[in-house]
Amino acid sequence: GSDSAGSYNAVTWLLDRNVEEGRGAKLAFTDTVAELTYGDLQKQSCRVANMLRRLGVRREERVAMIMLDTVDFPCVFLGAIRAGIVPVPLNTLLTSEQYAYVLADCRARVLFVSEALLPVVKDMVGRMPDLEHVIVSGKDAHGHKKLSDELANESTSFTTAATHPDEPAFWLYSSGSTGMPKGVRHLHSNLAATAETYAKQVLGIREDDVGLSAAKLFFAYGLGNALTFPMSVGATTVLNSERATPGTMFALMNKYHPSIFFGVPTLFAAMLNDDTLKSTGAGNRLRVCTSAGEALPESVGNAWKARFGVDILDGVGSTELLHIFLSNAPGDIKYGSSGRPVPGYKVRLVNEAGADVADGEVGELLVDAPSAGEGYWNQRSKSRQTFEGHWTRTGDKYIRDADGRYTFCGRSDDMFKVSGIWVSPFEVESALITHPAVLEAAVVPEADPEGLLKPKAFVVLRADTKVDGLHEALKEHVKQKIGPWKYPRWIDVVESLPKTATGKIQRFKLRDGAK
Ligand code: 3SK
Repeated sequence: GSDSAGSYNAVTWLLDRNVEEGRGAKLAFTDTVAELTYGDLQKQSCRVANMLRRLGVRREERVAMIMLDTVDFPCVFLGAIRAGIVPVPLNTLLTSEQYAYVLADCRARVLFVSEALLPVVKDMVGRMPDLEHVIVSGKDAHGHKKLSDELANESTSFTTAATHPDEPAFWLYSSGSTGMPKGVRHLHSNLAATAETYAKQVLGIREDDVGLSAAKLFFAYGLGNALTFPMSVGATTVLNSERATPGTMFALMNKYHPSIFFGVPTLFAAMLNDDTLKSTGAGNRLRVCTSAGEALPESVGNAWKARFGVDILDGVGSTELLHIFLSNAPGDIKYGSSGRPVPGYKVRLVNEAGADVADGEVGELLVDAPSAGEGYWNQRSKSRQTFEGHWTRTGDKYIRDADGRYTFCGRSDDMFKVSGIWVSPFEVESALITHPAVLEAAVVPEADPEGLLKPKAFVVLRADTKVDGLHEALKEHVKQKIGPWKYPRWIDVVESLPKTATGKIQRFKLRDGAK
């Protein structure tokens, strides 16, 4: 960012620079149906910018995107930003009611929607007072405007809006663990801030990379992986419009041979357990993988390295800070830990009084980030709680070891005290999943007959495991691993755990009274 009035539009740096530097004919995106070079993308984004102006959308107004990961996504996203209009990409898995809330909250004047997602929004769009146009990406617009038709006669040149580096460029909605999603306003300078730090200095992204991301473009993690980072160096991205399953991932790996795979722990684990495509050479050009969303179990990291010969860089990021701020790095990997601060990001661990804690003590993680959002839209109180001057509160509890590595201990609001001692549900869950019978675990506080809090566990068992005296065996296992007072006093075996779209366990749904 900068305090001067100098103009800076993220699209000039991210896209036009690639064309100016001679990469106009290079493949930027493929979605298995269509391909887009950097030159094509520049032209399409100009068409989108012209179309939005023709439709009367003005600078700073919002346009919502409920779009699958196809080549149309970068055209719309970057076209809007080029015009100084603010795209708001939304999770494609929300309900009609959630979309109604978010569209009303951001007052989108235009909605871009993929044809396959029209059924979810069709009853809601007529009720949105600010929404003037629905533009469909796909073959049939079902009575709305069709994106390809709307762009057909638009000019491929456009005078890019002279935005300020500190001007909002796009919003991302942060789901949080409770309540309705909150719109995080991200600035023009924030995209380059993530690319120049994590992507270049930790991941070491290069022009000859081909990337594949399991996380979709509407997630902050996916946006960096599959748009900002590759475009920052003129690399190529394979987009996947389908659900990220072992089958879709291996099929795309076979076809495009990515050099970077951006995954999440559950998918890495599922891919390792999937036999169907193992012998086909999928992954044979991988040079590095990344993981985020939740801590990567050591067993998964080691098994992946043994199978594919490459490291998984586990890191942690947030929608508020746009991408990863703590990460393991090539040659400096310790599975089970989130690694060290990404160059360019400062971190602190503080206690409840706001004082820095010593190595080995649990504290809340605060980050001073060049890519921080400037606040939540229409949420002053929550903005003040989260964005404190230079520092952003993550709500995550961490421990720093004497080596300077950070290890996750749980969410601030999930921690609880047993006999006066802090218990991290995450630590108990991590102990439980080292038992061979346990696939996944969630731990919450529950009051005993005296009204005192004790850990209670919900576990998903591995298929084909039979353990006599399972409950006692699991309690004993936890006592042995992490200490006698932390073991779960009650254990419920369940089919699945409630999770957010990014794979984080929603413990609040399991707490007493929420069931
Ligand atoms: O889940 C994460 O750790 C993450 C990483 C990058 C960007 C956004 C998020 C939520």
